[in-house]
Amino acid sequence: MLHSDPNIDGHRQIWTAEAARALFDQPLMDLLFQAQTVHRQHFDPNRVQLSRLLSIKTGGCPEDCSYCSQSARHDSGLSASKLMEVQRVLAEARRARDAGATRYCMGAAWRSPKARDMPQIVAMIEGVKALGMETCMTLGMLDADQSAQLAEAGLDYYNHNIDTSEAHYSNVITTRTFAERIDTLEAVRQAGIKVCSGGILGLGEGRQDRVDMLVTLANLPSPPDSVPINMLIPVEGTPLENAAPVDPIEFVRMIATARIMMPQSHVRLSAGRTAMSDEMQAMCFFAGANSIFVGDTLLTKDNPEEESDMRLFAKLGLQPMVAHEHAPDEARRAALLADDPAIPILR
Ligand code: SAM
Ligand code: DTB
Ligand code: SF4
Repeated sequence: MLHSDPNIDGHRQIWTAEAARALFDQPLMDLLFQAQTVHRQHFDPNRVQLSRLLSIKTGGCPEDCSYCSQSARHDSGLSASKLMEVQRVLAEARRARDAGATRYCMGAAWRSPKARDMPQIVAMIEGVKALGMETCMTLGMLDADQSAQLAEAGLDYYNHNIDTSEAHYSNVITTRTFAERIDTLEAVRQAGIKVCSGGILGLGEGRQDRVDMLVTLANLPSPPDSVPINMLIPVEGTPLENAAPVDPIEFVRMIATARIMMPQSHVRLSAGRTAMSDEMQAMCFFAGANSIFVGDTLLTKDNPEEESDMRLFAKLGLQPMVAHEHAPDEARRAALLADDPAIPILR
């Protein structure tokens, strides 16, 4: 038995805050070994999924998220734009696909989508799918009807982050509640769309908030398929512009704990990589991160140049995952276990 003490509910582990905290607090080498062991049970450790982001509607957002460059309530100097035309989105998506991205994530700075925007959104989903990529959208809050429309259009993933713990939430965002975030995740799940949900480190939260955020995610009716872990990009003009930087080892612990608690999920090393060394990113991959955003821009802020990412992948012997490659099936898992001398305890 690995070092954790989750309650077992049928086949599903229900995580207590105490068990999750015990994982997070372990000596780093024990935590990393456990995370890498779990990672190898479910994934090829040398494959990383590549997602590409496009901001399809930038800035002017009515919400007050204190980290965000796109809130109309902060003066970050960003100019707001309207929803992008479908043909332009598809041209960008084609370029991303030709450069190796397997998932295309489209983000809009909305509290929630308006009915008049839905036909354009649906056309984007259909067009990107026709290019052979997985589709992901992040458009703010959704109700059951909106979720059903997106599912009908063929949307694969919906990104909606809980961002931090329930206890810390109102220190970061006041224009919506943590419970509303969970409601959207449930509407998306009920519609049959895969859920992508994670959060940010560096919002002034403590370790317990980090642990509690992971407990909420892992205990959802089904854990998210993708879990983005962002490191705050401090944005001038936002309330968090001078937030204290996150300790890199603490960030690695977060990735490792997420990997152990959500063994089947893609854990995405998301925003903040331009401020991370190669060594820190390598530790994150070792801790079980197996997805990144590629391309030199996230939504509004910088991401590493593609060339420098490919150099890093070459140095580490990492390979991009191919489109629609997910957790290995049982045969693949058995082969991984049989072949791998690094995981003797699992034989
Ligand atoms: N408006 C939609 C929403 O909030 O769900 C979608 C777009 S929003 C920009 C997507 C996510 O990006 C946020 O939930 C947050 O986790 C992340 N994010 C935004 N600004 C960030 C920053 N400066 N640093 C790190 N992550 C950030
Ligand atoms: C997520 O968790 N991170 C991405 C994606 N989901 C939409 C967004 C990161 C945004 C970073 C700040 C910016 O580019 O404005
Ligand atoms: Fe708007 Fe999303 Fe930014 Fe919050 S995180 S201000 S909802 S774009």
